Amino acid sequence: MRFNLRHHISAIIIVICVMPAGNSMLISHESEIQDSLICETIDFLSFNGSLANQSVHEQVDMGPRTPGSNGSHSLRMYLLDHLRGWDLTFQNHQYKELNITNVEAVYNSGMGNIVVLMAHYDTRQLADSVLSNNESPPDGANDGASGVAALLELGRIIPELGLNHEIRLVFTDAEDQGNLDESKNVTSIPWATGSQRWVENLSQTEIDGISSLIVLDMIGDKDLDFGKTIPANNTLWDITQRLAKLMGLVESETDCDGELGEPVFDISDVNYITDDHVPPHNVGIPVMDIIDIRYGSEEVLSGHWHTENDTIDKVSADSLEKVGKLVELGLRLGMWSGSNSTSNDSNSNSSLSSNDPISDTSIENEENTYRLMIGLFVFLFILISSLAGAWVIFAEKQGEV
Ligand code: 1BN
Ligand code: ZN
Repeated sequence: MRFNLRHHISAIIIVICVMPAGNSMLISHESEIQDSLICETIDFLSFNGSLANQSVHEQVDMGPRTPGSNGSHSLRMYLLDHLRGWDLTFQNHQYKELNITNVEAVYNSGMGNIVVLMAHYDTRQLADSVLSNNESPPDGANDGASGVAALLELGRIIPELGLNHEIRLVFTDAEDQGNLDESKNVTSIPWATGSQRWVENLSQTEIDGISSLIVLDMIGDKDLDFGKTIPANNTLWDITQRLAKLMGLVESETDCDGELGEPVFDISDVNYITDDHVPPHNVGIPVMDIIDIRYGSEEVLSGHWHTENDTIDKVSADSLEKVGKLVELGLRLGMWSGSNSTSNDSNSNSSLSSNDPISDTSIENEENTYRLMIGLFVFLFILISSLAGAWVIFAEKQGEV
């Protein structure tokens, strides 16, 4: 009895002593473990590209979704119908004579950091590219419907992921009404007006709580070709490149199965784009715009872009699924919610921070975790030693030792 109890106390003390050593080993192998974890997680991804592609068809069937139109109203009712279980708000604004309505859907409200996924649902009033033969409003299958379709499919699966932080799906109006010729009986307002209004409605507490904001725009092209868009948060692009590589979406890089990837993401190709990510970037939110600006052409912002050829046949379920799964992968691994403490890109026009201290920050976090563990260990050691000592003294007094 005496012998067993002493051994029991010693065993507890030994276990407590080796705890920090075990954890430091884990920390030192962090990058290896994360690659294998990423690869394991890829097998569980559930984003369904066919469902997303079906949504593209349904949106295009509503007709043009220009601000204030019947199609725009139908689209909002469609969102309401497809996002049951989410808290939806409709935020109305006016710019010149255009009625603008942003739609925000929230899940896990008030829980931890906020990850925002954003897509514009409006389509352009005119197919006014120089390559267009017909200036009537484009269908916006890729430029409008593709991003919305991906967000809706993510909206379907997110409740099943058991995430421990808030997610907002923001469907912006009036992204695509810039630089229009008003002599053609249309109203021209700045690019990304809906996103600008959405940002103006945020409190500073909300801004500070957003760890990342990802814009999905023109992600359905059969022939996907993403570069890095700026302004942006470097860390978000680095994470994207890493996930894309392991998913087989980076040319000449090996994926989880050791196979060479296809040329979908190449972040060495950098372009400045005026899209919905710019207003949130300007208030210091870490942003990234995933947009394929080579739509039906090798040239930037050419091909089917803003033409009557932006139609459903140019969009594929496979492309939607690649992007949707990449975003889902980042969500499942907590990669989008852990990037709050990073700063914005030095290539940006932001007056805010201009370097990228992710490595400093992660080292700092690692050090803090380690200090906390050592503190806990010392506390438990003192507590258990005192209890053991007290027990020995008590037992001696009772004449049992
Ligand atoms: C994205 C889709 N954009 C318009 N349709 C934003 C944009 C604006 C991209 C101007 C390039 C130039
Ligand atoms: Zn457009």
